[in-house]
Amino acid sequence: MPTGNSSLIENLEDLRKEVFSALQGAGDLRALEEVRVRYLGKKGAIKSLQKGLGSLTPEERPKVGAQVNQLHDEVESALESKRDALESSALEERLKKEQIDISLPGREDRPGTPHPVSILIDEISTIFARMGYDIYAHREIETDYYNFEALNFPADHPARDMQDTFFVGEGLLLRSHTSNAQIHYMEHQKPPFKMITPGRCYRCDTQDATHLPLFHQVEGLVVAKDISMAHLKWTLETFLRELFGPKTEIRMRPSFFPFTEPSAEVDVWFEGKDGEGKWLEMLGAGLVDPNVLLACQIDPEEWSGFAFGVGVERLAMVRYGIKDIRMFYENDVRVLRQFEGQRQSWRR
Ligand code: FA5
Repeated sequence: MPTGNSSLIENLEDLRKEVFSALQGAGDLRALEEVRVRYLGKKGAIKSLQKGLGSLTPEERPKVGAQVNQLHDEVESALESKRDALESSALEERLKKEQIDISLPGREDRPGTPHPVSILIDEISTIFARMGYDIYAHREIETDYYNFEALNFPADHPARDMQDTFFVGEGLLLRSHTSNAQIHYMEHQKPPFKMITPGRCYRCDTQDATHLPLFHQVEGLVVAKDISMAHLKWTLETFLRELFGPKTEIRMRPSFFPFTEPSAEVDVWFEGKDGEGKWLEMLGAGLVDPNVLLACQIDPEEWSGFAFGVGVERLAMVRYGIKDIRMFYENDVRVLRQFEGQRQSWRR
C-alpha cells in the first residue's frame, strides 16, 4: 500500500487502466467472474485499497477515500453492463443453435389400434348380441371340476388327452377351453337362455403355424325346449355368414366331445384368389350332453341345448389372410397397423 497521497492517486490510475483492460478482455461470463473476484472480491485489489485507507492521514483520507470509492462504483457498474452484454450474446447464440425448422413436417401422432383378435371378439359379440345372446366372462385359472369333470370328462378318461393342460398346482390349472364357463353360467341361470363367452385358453401345445399355447375361443351355449342340431346349424350358418359374407357355406362332420352328444366339427368353405377352394376347420359343437345339464341341476327331460367353441385366431387368420398364427403375437407393428380402421369396415 503506497503511503503518500500522490503515489496512491497514481496507483489508482494504473489500477483503473488495468481493471478496464481486464474487463474488455473478458470474453465470457466465467472470465468476467474471475475479473470481479480479482478486483472487487473480498481479497480483491480495490477492496484492499479500501481497507488500507485507515493508514492515511486524516486530511488525506476523505479525498483518497472518495476516489477509491468512485473507482469501486465505476468498476461495479462496468462489470454489470459487461455481464448484461455477455448474457444476451450467449442467449442469442443458444437461440441460433436451437432454432426450430418450421418447414419440417410434424411428427405424426399415432395412438395404437385395437389388436385384430380384440376387433374380431368385438364383432362376434355384436353379432350374437343382436341375436339376443348374453355376453359372459369367467375365470382362466380353474379347478379340475369345472374344466373337465362337470363337462363329463371322468378322471383318467382318455378324452382328457385331447387337451394338453398346464397344471399350476393345488388342484388348479389354466383352462384349456372356454367350456368351463358353461358350467359357471348354468349354476346361476335358469333356462331358457342364450349366451356366448369369449376369453383366453391355454394348452401345452407346441407352437406352429396353426397352434399357440395361449389362444382365444368364443363359446356359445343355448338351453331351451326341444333344441336340435337344426337350431345349431342355423345359428352357426347365420353367424359365419355375418362374419365372412352371405354366400359362406359350412359343413358339419361327426366328431366327439365328452360334453356334447352328438358332436360335430364345423368347416367353412374358402375360395382362394386363384379360384381354388378348401374346407377349413373352424370350431367344435354339438348338443349338450344330458350329464352336463344334470351336473348343473337342470333337468334333461325338460330342457335341451346346443354348444359350440370357436378359435378366434383361426377365424382371424382366414379373415385377414394371415398364413401363420404366430404373427398375431410377434407384435410387429407393421403387421398390426394393417388392421387400423378395420372395426368400421368389417362387413362385406
Ligand atoms: C374345444 O376346445 C371344445 N371345448 C369346443 C366345443 C365347445 C365343442 C362346445 C363342443 C361344444 P377343440 O379342442 O377342437 O374343442 O378347440 C376348438 C377350436 O379352438 C379349434 O377348432 C381351434 O379353432 C381352436 N384351437 C384349439 N387349439 C388351439 C391352439 N393350440 N391354438 C390356436 N387355436 C386352437
